[in-house]
Amino acid sequence: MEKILVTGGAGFIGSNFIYHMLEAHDDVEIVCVDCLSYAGNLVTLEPLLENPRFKFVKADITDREAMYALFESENFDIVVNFAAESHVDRSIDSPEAFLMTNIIGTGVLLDAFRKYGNGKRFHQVSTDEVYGDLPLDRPDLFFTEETPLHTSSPYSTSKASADLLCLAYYRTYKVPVTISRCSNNYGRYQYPEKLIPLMISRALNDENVPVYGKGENVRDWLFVLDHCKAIDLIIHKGKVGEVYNIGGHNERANIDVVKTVLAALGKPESLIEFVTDRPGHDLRYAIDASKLERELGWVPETKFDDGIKETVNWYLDNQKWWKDIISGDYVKLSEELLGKIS
Ligand code: NAD
Ligand code: TDX
Repeated sequence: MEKILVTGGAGFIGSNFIYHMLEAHDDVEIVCVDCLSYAGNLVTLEPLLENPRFKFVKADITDREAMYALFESENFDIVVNFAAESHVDRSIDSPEAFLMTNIIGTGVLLDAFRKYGNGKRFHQVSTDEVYGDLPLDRPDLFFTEETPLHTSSPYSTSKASADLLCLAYYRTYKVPVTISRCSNNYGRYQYPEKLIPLMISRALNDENVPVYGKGENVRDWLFVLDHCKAIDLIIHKGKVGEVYNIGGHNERANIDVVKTVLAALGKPESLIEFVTDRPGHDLRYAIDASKLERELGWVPETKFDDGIKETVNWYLDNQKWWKDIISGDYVKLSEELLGKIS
């Protein structure tokens, strides 16, 4: 059995990764550590709570004592660090939690790995936002792994800091790190504060959908399962000390994404409301993922039109999941589930 620690697994990408790993590998055991911040929802993991290959631990990655005790007792083969404050707008309103979890938390995990782990890999889940942005009128430019770090928001700055910490622990202490920098994900279990699930949940309630500025900012959208498969490859076949970009070859202006979502829901474009722009709003992200393709054979499998239909259908079929988040009931439901497993 291979024992994998997944931090932040009660959130969007981490939960999708856990489901993917347990389905794709019979010889994998997962321990999920999550503090259940506002973005964590144990209901997402409910079907796994009695799975003998899965264990949930409620803990904060900044809690050094708790992390050291966990690493000492569990002997992880691989650590995949998804745990983060992940929403750019929240980082603009209050940066501190981002510095704590994203930088200090990553440092604590690296120390725990170094001190108690004899694991083969520490994988840091990072973002394309560490490269800053690209101009809208230069479609020939892409982020490669060599693009200098040039961050815009407290969020992206905290993620870039964590990346540098990981690379320093590789060089100084020989911690076997890999880093992946992915573009915008979409799919099931995404918290309805992010663009696509926010648009779906508001449009289904016939509420206006807020588009920042003129909606011309461009993101490179990737279906979440394609991201999970890329991380699976990198932790098993990637080279330590290396950074891998992950992207969808799928650039879209926000306004086009919103129109696609509204069309899939059969809702009118008159719901669109142009609102004040995000301060420091990055113009365009575009990833060159050719290193991952060349070295590990990864390509994105899901076309945007198919992925969006699947995602919209999931939010239509699972309205209780996101309505419980909007009402706040998910906090109580998570606590009840925690009570059952502890
Ligand atoms: P998310 O906000 O949905 O989930 C984050 C999870 O981390 C939550 O379950 C939360 O409870 C947990 N968490 C937060 N602080 C914690 C702490 N101190 N201790 C333990 N757990 C804590 O985020 P996501 O969108 O799933 O992103 C996961 C990772 O992927 C992040 O590191 C993010 O930077 C990165 N990423 C996200 C995207 C994207 O499009 N969503 C793209 C590229 C990279
Ligand atoms: O209400 C909105 N209206 C709007 O126009 C929201 C929430 C967003 N937007 C715009 C801002 C961005 O240009 O849509 C785009 C996408 O916004 P978010 O969903 O907030 O994502 P983004 O800021 O691009 O960051 C995401 O991708 C990279 C994730 O949240 C990060 O965690 C990841 O690192």
